[in-house]
Amino acid sequence: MGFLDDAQDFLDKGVSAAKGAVSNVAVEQFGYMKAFARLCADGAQAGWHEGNGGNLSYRLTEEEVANTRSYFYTTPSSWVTMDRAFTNLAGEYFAITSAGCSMKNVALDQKRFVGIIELDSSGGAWRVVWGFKDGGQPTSELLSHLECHSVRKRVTGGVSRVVYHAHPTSVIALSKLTGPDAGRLSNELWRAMTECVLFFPEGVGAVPTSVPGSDELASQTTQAMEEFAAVVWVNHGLLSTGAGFDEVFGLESVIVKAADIICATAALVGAHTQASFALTGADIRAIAEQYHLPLRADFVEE
Ligand code: 2HA
Ligand code: ZN
Repeated sequence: MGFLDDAQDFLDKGVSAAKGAVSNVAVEQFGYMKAFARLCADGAQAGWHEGNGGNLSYRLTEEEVANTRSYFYTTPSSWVTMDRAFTNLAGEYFAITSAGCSMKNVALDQKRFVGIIELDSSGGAWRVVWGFKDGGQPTSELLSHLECHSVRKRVTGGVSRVVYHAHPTSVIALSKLTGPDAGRLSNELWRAMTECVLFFPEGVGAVPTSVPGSDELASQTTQAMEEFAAVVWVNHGLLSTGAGFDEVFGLESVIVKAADIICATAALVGAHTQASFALTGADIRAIAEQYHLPLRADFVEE
């Protein structure tokens, strides 16, 4: 290679490195990406993400897609076909954590641990348009995330955009007592502290023990998401959905705190909801009436 070739090569590399540096900074500085990374860090800080546990996805708004588009790869990955089509998500873009990543590391290198995927015009295939550098892939729970996005987008009239999955100890412990019984689980949580019925008058769903990342887990989650914004995976963890990152982290936190209280009360009195001053069915109805909440009345036990 001659001097001029060397110089051109140097220049090309420099220009593309500079472009890369600018685009890295830019996408990571977008509000939705900062909020995404912050939720991952907050969940890790809370102790909900041992090892590579948990994952997060976000459905971008049209405006965010338009603002991010100039940073997309000029050559996206090839399309990956799924065994089902999410027709109401066709053409949508999702930021999503990578398979095997540790949530505590997401904020340190978003272009590696987060990717933006695009769904094709049928909603049946996806490809990577940004991130997942070094060959990363979306989380093993991609199907569950897309199922949740699809259902929650429909039942909330397009408002729901965030799906967050974590492994909080007390919620997993509680699921061992309640099993996949949404009514029993909801009662346990409502009775733990007054905030619960305010945050989730509709209750919390529960899905039986299933293989992580399986189609079975995804399809059972879909059914539960028809009714509930948050769903417990028995012996596994918790999924919360909602419009924004703070709302979803808040919902997750309230459920975890209630489960913590149940565990702490059980340690104190040896019988969690039988504690002398646990909230009663009447207490829960009174809160719902006072705030005109759509309480799932058939779940309330006396
Ligand atoms: O991403 O939490 O459910 C790892 C998991 C699988
Ligand atoms: Zn998990």
